[in-house]
Amino acid sequence: MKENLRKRAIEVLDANFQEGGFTIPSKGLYPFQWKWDSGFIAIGFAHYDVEKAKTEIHSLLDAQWENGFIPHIVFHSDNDSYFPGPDFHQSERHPLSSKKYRSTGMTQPPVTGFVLQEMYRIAEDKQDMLAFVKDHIDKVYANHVYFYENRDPHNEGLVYIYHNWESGTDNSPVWDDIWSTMNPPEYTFERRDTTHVDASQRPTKREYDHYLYLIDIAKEHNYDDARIAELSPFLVQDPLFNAMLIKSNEALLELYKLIGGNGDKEKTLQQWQKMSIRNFNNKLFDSELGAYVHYDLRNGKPIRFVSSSSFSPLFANIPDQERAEILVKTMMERFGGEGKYLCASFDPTNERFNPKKYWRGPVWINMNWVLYYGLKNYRFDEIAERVRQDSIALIERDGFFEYFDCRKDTGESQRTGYGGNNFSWSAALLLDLLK
Ligand code: 9WN
Repeated sequence: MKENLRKRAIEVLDANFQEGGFTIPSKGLYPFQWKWDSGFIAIGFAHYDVEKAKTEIHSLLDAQWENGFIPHIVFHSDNDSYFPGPDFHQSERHPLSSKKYRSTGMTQPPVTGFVLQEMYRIAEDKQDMLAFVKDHIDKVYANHVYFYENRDPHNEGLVYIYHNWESGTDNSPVWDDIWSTMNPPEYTFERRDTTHVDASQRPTKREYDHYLYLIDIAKEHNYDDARIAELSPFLVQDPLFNAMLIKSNEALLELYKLIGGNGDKEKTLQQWQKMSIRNFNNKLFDSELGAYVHYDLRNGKPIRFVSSSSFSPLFANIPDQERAEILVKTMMERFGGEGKYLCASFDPTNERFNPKKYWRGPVWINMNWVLYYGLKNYRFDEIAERVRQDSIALIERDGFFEYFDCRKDTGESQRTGYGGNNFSWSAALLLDLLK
């Protein structure tokens, strides 16, 4: 059984690997290279094809801008099956953008640091992988410098995102109240996602108007970070995004120690960690909800909802043990009922929960992977094991989908794996969870 799943996962990944040396998340729906997908995919490759893992990360970092920024999509090819493509994003307006690749002018969660460490952990030939890490780590470090220098206007060690696509959790109900502060124009455009996936599983047309409008504002200011920080109606400190940054800081620190001779960078990383972890705990923990929440930096208030992002700080060793216990209690009470697979992407007890719609409720394998290792960090071994088993069970039930209905008894006659099929990170991270 396990062997068969493993074999199928490898088939999915290999079929999505492209000649240009990168892997698409899902055929048709997502025809380019995405930043955080790329990291999770490299972890999967590291289990059976180390060269592909290295190629994946190398090609992502090859698209880095001169200011250290790494874009959320690298448009390696011309392909009009995705909207919005490079002609809409026009990231070349930024003077320091890549001259080699077209890309978006927004980013995604900074996973690449801890991905390098995972690749090192998994690799059998440690020396060979350490040589690869040595050749690429400074680019990842430069990406973190970019974040601390350009995305942290109050020097809190907490970086902002200016677009919901930067969070990776695109249409989370967490953003709904921000959308209600905006009134974007009605755009005329041809959606491509809904030609690949049932529209009921994707964001609405009106939500897309908001997404496009935020890009237009950034474009109008040539993607200048300071102008965006001043003007974007969407400016959020996201616990998932910041937890990924903190986890990657920790990974870079440990890798630099292994490499040796990088005392200055180690010192800076330690300073960032101290400030980021302190302010993360002070600012983003909601003791009434018993969970970390997002903070709306534009409107100066916390966004008080529990989502799977609320638990991601476990992965980055952010809470102390006592707080970790509170978090896990919240997770089990709200998300962990008997009839449910862990872990829904949004609070199943909230009226905004929707078990079929993208980031408004379904289970995502990348989040489960983050939670599995987070729970292990604090010795919640039984619950971690449940997250691992649930991830495997969902893929066995539905296939290698993009997201999954968390209900064990859905009452549906149709399949309950949703979004793109043969989805790369579901396959990649399953390979890691299976071993
Ligand atoms: C926009 C590629 C990406 C993931 C995101 C997921 C989805 C894109 C879209 O697909 O977002 O970036 O067009 O819906 O939400 O997390 O990286 O798999």
